[in-house]
Amino acid sequence: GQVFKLEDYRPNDFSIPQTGLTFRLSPDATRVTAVLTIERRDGAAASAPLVLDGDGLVLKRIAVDGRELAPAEYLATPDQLTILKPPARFELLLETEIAPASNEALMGLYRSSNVYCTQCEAEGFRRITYFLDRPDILSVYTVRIEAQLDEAPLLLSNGNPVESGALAEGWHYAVWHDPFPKPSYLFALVAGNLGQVADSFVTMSGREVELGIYVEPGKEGLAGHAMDALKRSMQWDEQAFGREYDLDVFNIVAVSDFNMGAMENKGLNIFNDKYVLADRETATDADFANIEAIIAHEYFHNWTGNRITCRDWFQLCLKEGLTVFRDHEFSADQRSRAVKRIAEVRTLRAHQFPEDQGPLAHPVRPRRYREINNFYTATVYEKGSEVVRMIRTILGSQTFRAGMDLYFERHDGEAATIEDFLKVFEDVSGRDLSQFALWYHQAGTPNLTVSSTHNPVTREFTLEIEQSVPPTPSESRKRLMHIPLAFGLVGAGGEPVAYGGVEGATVEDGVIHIRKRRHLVRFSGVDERPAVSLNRGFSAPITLSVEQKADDQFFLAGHDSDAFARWQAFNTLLTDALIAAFRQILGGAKPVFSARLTGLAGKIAGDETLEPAYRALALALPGEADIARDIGRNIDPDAIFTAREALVLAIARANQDAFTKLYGRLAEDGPFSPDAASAGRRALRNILLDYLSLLPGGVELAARHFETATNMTDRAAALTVLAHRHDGSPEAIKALAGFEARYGADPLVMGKWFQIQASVPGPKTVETVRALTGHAAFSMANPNRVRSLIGTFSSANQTSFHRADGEGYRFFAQTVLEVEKRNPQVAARLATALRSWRSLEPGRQAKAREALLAIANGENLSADLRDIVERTLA
Ligand code: HT7
Ligand code: ZN
Repeated sequence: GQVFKLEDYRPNDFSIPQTGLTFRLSPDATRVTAVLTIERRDGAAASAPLVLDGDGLVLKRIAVDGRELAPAEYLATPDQLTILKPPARFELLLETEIAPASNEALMGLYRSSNVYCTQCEAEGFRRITYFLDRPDILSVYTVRIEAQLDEAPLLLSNGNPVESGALAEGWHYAVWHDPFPKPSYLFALVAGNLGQVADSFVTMSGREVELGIYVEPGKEGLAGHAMDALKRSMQWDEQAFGREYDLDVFNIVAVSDFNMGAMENKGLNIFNDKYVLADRETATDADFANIEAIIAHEYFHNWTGNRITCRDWFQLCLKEGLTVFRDHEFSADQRSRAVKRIAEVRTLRAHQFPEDQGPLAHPVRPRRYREINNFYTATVYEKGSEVVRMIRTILGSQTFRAGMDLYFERHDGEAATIEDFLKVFEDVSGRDLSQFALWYHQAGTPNLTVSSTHNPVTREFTLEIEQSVPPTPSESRKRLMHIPLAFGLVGAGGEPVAYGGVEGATVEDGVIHIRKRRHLVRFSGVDERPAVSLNRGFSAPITLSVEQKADDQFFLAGHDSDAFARWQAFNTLLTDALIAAFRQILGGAKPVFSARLTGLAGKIAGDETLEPAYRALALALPGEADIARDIGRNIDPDAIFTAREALVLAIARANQDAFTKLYGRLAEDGPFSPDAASAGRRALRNILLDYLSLLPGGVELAARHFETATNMTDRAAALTVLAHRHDGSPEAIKALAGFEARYGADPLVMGKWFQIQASVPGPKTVETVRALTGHAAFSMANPNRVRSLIGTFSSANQTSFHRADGEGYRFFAQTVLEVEKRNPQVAARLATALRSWRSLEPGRQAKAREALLAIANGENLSADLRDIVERTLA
């Protein structure tokens, strides 16, 4: 396949200032008429042909300035349209015919439960009409939609409504105009029969905006949380970034077939219904939090993505990393900042670190790609957000905000680059960010090795810090990074230790600026050896190798004033214990855990000065994949599982009484609320249930928890405990059947039922999952169901997916190829589950490689899937 390279970027010879589109909708033969105003750019050669992108198109008509073109004047293939001698300025009319009902790739115009909808990012617009389908072509769109009134009473597109009315023979139409020039990837259309939830928002300058959320008829009652989140997002962007909404209407549509979470089309966001619909009966607290975060994320794109877009797809992180940073900040302000930060870091480590440490590693701003759809990654999104956070750490909040203000002022209406973004911060701060810019350009997770010495005679405390960046594919030699390392010196009573001066590195506001390979950072005037708290707040997305005594780690886990670092200290203790247990198991020994560690778990659980949500996060042991990542090589997932289960049991036994009492005290007493504090109490109670379920009476306790649950969070948590810890017990069988009977008709909730079963540990889950692909509620064509069953199995079931006989991989390869026939994008994403195959022990490694080869040898492999498997195998 073709490789696209950043250095090859050239502006196109033409621009398209105006785009008119008319859709005459029909499931199998939709007529699309495009009327494009096209201008040759100043400086472009007069002989330059116009080459438009297409993807599987059938051209029915073509005219220039009202004159039909003769066949010798153009070349049309399904994937390209060339006009050989275009005038300098002209109107191009194109008619194409497309079949939304048979579009299972869910890119371009397709049907989801009889609703017409579109997905154009990144390159879906070219499946609708021929166009310069690239983000630096900004055009003003006017869209006319025609449909049969009974089939599609609702007709939506971007911008503001202009007119609507009846047509002959039961048809009707609507016209929409979007005054803001936009790239084609932000185009959207929705037509169908949907229920509406209406509200309004008055902006900071007093303009009233009509808000609409559209859902499957009958589900209007499930959109309240999303609407509330939308209004809070609009208000927050005004207050935190001074950004006001700019159209008269803002619409959100929920559809049930969607490749990703949601899409920020101008004025018409389209959502996966999983991220809109919620009530206590059907959604967990995690669902409520996700909905709030994704509604905010898409709304925030209106400024970071839409008003200022990307020059090319290499700049994807310009909108995505920045918008993730903005949604993280929003959630931190709405909920608990410390808890949010810990959850973010867990996600980053679970998804981005393995990406950065494996064959699919790429810089936050990649320099080449074969298939752009495969670059909507944790690196671009999550690490991209961490890079923005580091800019704020280095500049301070006020200067960062001044930089953002300048960014909006300088680049509004433009298609910008990462260089433009960095330049505004250099300009407002007077700092040189050229070394820092490596965070965008260089792949890999930097590591800092840290050791300390204290000299009581000279009263000097020294940190020796050394940086390294491991090699990644096609980048064997790495340059030195600028790493902002937030730190604290902690005295015996938990208080910050004062020091006189510092030498050996720039230290500002509690941050050491690491720029060289090795720093000896000397703090003078330090009487007693302090404990060192490092990477506070996770100031940089790095790994740390710290020579630190267990005493210090225990001390910090109990006393660090930085909530993140305190959580980290306990988590490090748990990880170290789990890795030691893993080694004991491989050596044939029974793992043992210190009473000090299991006792600390009990202490944290019962510490009423800490928020329940924080305590729940602390008690959630590192996952099997986290442990595998930290071990790094020669992974035996069965031994990791055994080690982890042994620690859960040891903590449960050591704290039985305290956990039982606390569990009882946390029982729900008031009316249900999805707010963060109530969710935190449920999280703590549910993790206690997980521990207690391993002790005598545990299965009865879990069954009672399930039976008496008054909300989905508790019900799903109890079902997970029963299915995972008491697999095959009468209680588990009954609960699974009860859940299915109750929610069988609700596809989103059945997704949870699939997920819970797909993650049951142990070899036989391969068979369960295979059987569930035949369940009435499962569909290979629906991305949410595929992700719930196959995605969960392959990414969250270490013992079954990595079954020693390779059966998990074989089933997986077969299924990926089956999904790919309909939806290459979803298949390619699924296939990334094998990206860490080289860290497995040799037997599993060989079997995983066979599965990858089986995928690679699939017939007519799509560009999406080929790109992933070939890079994974390279
Ligand atoms: N910007 C959106 C990305 C997206 C997407 C990309 C490829 C194929 C389908 C897609 N659906 C949504 C989502 C976002 O980051 O906000
Ligand atoms: Zn986004």
